[in-house]
Amino acid sequence: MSSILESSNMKDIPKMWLRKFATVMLAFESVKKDGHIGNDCAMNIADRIIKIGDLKGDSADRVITYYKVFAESFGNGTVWRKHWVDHMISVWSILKNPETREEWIKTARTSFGQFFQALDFNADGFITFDEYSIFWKAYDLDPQFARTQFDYMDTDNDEKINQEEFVEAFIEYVCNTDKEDSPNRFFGPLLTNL
Ligand SMILES: [Ca+2]
Ligand SMILES: [Ca+2]
Repeated sequence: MSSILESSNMKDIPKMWLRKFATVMLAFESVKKDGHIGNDCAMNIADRIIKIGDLKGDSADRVITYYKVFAESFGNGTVWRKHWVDHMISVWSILKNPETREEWIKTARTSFGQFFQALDFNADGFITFDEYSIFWKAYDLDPQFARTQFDYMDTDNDEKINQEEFVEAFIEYVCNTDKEDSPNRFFGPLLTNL
């Protein structure tokens, strides 16, 4: 790992952004904890959401379908065969270039929209805090930060998250490479003490 970290590809990655990316990746392997992230991790999260939320019927089917499509389509499945550090370096090089960054954001808007729809378990167009808590628990994130993140995303303060709020918060989380101290925690406790 140290030889990769010393490489020129890694040296220009801001530590804060590296930590954010690692937080997302490690959230996906919340159960196995073996350092490898594969499509089995995605399906494991789907199962956990269904179990924790006691989902049945259409809402359970939507979760399975979303994670299945996500697992199969993520870099055409190639992402899972890479070490997550290599995946991180690829994403960083996409975000560094303004043209590829815009393209990435366009695609991300669609995929994060689908993510929102999978987590809106009763399909009423909003994620409530109860729905959000199921997502948070399924990824085994620190419960003390769930409300902070929910409130951060709820930019119109109506106590629920709409699709635009969800998608924009996610894009900001991944694409904000400047701010040294962002309150956007998305996949866990960040970023005050580096
Ligand atoms: Ca809902
Ligand atoms: Ca809202």
